Amino acid sequence: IGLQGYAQSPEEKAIKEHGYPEWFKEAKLGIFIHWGLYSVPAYGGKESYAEWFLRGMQTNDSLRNAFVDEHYGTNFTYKDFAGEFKAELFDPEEWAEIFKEAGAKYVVLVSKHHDGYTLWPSKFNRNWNSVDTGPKRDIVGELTEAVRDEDLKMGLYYSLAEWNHPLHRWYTDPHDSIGRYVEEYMVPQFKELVKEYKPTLIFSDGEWYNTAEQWQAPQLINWYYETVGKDAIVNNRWGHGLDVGFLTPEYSSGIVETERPWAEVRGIGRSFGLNRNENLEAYGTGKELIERFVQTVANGGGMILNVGPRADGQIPMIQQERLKQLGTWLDINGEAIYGAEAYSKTGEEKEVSLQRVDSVINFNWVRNSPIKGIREDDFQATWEGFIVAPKTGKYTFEIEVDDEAMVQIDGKTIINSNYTAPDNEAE
Ligand code: FUL
Repeated sequence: IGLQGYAQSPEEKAIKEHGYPEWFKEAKLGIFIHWGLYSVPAYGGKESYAEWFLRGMQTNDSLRNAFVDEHYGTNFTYKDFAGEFKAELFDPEEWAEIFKEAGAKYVVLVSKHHDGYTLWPSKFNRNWNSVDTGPKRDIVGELTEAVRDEDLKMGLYYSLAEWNHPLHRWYTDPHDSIGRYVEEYMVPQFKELVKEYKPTLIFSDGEWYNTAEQWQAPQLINWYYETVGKDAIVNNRWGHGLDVGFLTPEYSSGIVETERPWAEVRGIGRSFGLNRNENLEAYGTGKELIERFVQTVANGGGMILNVGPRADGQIPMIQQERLKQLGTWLDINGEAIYGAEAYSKTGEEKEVSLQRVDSVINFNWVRNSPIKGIREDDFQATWEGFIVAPKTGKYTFEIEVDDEAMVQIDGKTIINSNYTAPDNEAE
């Protein structure tokens, strides 16, 4: 923590002292929700973020513009999507139940994305929020209540920047001229949001080109912590020069970090806002999702997995199915996930003795637990074929061995299609 080149301010000191609440380190799984006007067209390139629709229109992106011209008419503007954002099937209790059953411990709803449209009746956003226009509902409020009723923590994503605000238009006004935007609009709006809903987690975003000082971030974070209390946590996107908050790798290929809390951020497919232009392949399988999640936890982090509901409020069935698969798996294996420490390989501490009877291997395993509390009769034989055993003990597991199969522990072959256990290893 520290503003580079500056002495640490009292706010920064206070932020540092606040630290990171235990609940977040233990939670491992959160659910992100990107839902807004962009969910109406729900459209982007195959690999692009559908929630960036307005930005596509601003830059005359041919794909999006052609789509609007063809299906909504040439005079149609982004604002007109508000009339089609009806949320008629939105059932916050049902959503909260789905998230709970997925095994998530917290939810992060996008309260305002870069298009500036708020899902709560912000008095700083008259006619550009979900109560004055569109669904006519306080989505932040309704979902916050339902999520808390399920005993999950409620978090809110908030974009500091907006592409099209009259006090600062992102791509045409100079980056340094955000003073009035921050002072007269962003700071009061952020405070309104926090005071009203007391989110336990803030996921800030859109800090982009500016410094944390310009965003008044140290003061804001500190004020937020004081307002919400010891459970409050923020992420790390607050502008240059301020290194605080849990880390948020996005669609990363996998990081390893055991000191600072972090959460891998990604969609079930390749977009956050629903992209109806995606192929089934973009979604991957439930198995792939579970493996990625386990790998993330083993590497010391967690995951904020995104759903992109349809404009009518239904969470697409394939996304529901993936959540259900994760939840079913966590029902059995959750003991090994929640509160887990990062995996550490301690090869020296391990003794393996083997007995091969067809496809059954008995072995003794001595090691530190990489993921604590896996039931003794329940293993993760994972993607690389390494076996996560919870604690010292004797285990039996089954491996299906086909012609190609080979199983190694720390580089030592313990089973392959032609393998005969040496006498000194077999019992
Ligand atoms: C990014 C945003 O630009 C994406 O649209 C999305 O909200 C993601 C979680 O953060 O920076």
